[in-house]
Amino acid sequence: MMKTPNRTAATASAMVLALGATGAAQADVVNVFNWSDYITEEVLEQFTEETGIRVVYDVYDSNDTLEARLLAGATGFDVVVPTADFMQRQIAAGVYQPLNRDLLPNMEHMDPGLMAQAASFDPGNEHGTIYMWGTTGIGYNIDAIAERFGEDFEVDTWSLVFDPEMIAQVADCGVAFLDSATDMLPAAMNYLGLDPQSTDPADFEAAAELLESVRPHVRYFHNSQYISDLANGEICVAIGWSGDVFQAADRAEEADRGVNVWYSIPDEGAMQWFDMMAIPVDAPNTENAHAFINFIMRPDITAAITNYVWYANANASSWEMVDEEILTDPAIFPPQEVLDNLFTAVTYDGRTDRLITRLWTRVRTGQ
Ligand code: N2P
Repeated sequence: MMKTPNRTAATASAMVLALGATGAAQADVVNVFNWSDYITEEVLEQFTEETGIRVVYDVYDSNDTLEARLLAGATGFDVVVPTADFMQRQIAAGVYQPLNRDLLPNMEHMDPGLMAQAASFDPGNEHGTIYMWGTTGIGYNIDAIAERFGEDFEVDTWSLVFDPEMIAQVADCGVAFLDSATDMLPAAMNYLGLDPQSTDPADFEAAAELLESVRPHVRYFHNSQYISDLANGEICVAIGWSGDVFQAADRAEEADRGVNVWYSIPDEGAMQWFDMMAIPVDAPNTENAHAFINFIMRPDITAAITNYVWYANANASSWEMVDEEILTDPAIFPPQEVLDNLFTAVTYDGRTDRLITRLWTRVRTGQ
């Protein structure tokens, strides 16, 4: 699985330095705020070559960060990439403008089934189109797991991270959890046999208690650090996002130092999420925003991104250009029986959001 070298060139600072200062309202600029480790720089360069529009690109690694910026207003961003459940309540808060479909002819390439799933958060897909989608599962160091549980052990259960006795056996080689209440609490509820879409405070409390019971074995909570740590053997288990774990596997293979990483969607099921491209209502360059989104939806461009970041996309016309090994990997483009086992997020109202924020602080800090 050798991919393009020099992945680190795609980090925020490198791109911002290369591409200029943020927030400019000029005819030849588009200001993009996206997740870290989520694009190949070549795509941005190609966009500029073809359109003359310079890309000012900055990154975040949590929906909470993006949301805080959006709700504060006047972000200067033209394109942002919220996860669909967050986008739903941001739409309600008036943060986004409707997309102008006349400027998005490449919308025709999007898979109707996946777009319909996204439409449950944004009726008619009025404000967003799917950038990439994925799952929240378990990344692991193949050899460290085999050493501790035997060669035949399969990482197919959340027990590895949610059963105190099992996680205790990998604590020495390093376990990382996402610092994301909206990923972690539903995962814990699902493991407990509760409805992962529940908003019942008692269910959140049960999930928090489960997470607290394993927290002593967790080295850190973070949304992006685990990629390099899995890749260089600093940690051996991470609850993480599909493509990010595969990028870790890819980097590990490139480094060729005997670290082998893989990703599992456990049998109990996992969250399937959709990251959406959307345009803030006060975007300084609305036309360029549409040009950028339309460019990303070009099948060859979407395929190039998936081939680099190992996330599934919703662009049906791109799939014939996606590397065979990615397209046929059941943990990236899952077959129907795995899809049937996935659940989606629900959009939390303000009250639920405050509750989970409080519980999450308790889980992370122990108070
Ligand atoms: C990209 C992570 C995006 C997944 N590195 C979470 N929506």
